Amino acid sequence: HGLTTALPTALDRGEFFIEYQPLVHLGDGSVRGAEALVRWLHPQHGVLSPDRFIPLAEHTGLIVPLGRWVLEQSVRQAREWRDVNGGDALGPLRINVNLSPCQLTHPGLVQDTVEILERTGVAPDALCLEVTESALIGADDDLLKPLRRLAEMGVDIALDDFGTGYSNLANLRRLPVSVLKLDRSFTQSMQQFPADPVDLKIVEGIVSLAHSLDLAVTVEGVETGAQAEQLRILGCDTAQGWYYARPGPPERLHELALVDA
Ligand code: G
Ligand code: G
Ligand code: MN
Ligand code: NA
Repeated sequence: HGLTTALPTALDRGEFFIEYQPLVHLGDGSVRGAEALVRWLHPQHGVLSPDRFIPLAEHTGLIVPLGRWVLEQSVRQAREWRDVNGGDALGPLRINVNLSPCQLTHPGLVQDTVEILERTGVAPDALCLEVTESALIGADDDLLKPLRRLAEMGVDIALDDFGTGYSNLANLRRLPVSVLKLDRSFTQSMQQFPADPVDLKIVEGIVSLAHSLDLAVTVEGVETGAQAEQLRILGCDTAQGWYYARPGPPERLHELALVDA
């Protein structure tokens, strides 16, 4: 349909833009960074969410140049936040960028990432690449090699939507990940206070396993203060969700981070 024909040239026409959603430290409520979320401002259909076009971009191969563009823009943005904030006065704001499975198998990933970090002067440890759990299920060593290289450089790798796939928990040891992003469905089950005792046990178990493997836990989809409090008590490290802020323009993150400093 119409999106399929318009997509290949949308990048050249400058129709993509990025919104940023803050990542908040559950212990003290400070803004620690943001996740970059791409949108397409389509001339006829208006703003389209990634669910509408990422699968198409993956199918057509556009995801490689689009993903590289998102990475470069986001890392530049992280650099700008740092400069506006007067160096690291507020602590460096970290940037999370989603990688699609096609980008993992693309041979340019490591070099593109290194070049972008060098061009922008952003430290590797200010960048976190999010890969879904399902993309790494059954991953062989060839698929993990580029992620391992990036992790050795200091780039954080997060396992996105964790808990929705079938990952064998023992398999975690083999993956070069340093962050688990707990899927929204866990947060949603904490809607009531007190939450379902079985869900509490599951999250408690995941957090304890994660911490014993030296992984940080980020929770997604936090919509209420009660959820945030429950997840903090359970030992989760970082949170993201509408309770703190919806995805928005980059200036907003700067305001949020400053207000809270
Ligand atoms: O906030 P939102 O509705 O925009 O995000 C929907 C989904 O799109 C999320 O699962 C997110 O991981 C994915 N997504 C957002 N931006 C990107 C991107 O730049 N690359 C890839 N591969 N996925 C993205
Ligand atoms: O990469 P990922 O699938 O995790 O992308 C995050 C997705 O979750 C985006 O679509 C984003 O808009 C959405 N999202 C972010 N915060 C919330 C929230 O608090 N509640 C709900 N329902 N969705 C959220
Ligand atoms: Mn994500
Ligand atoms: Na996610």
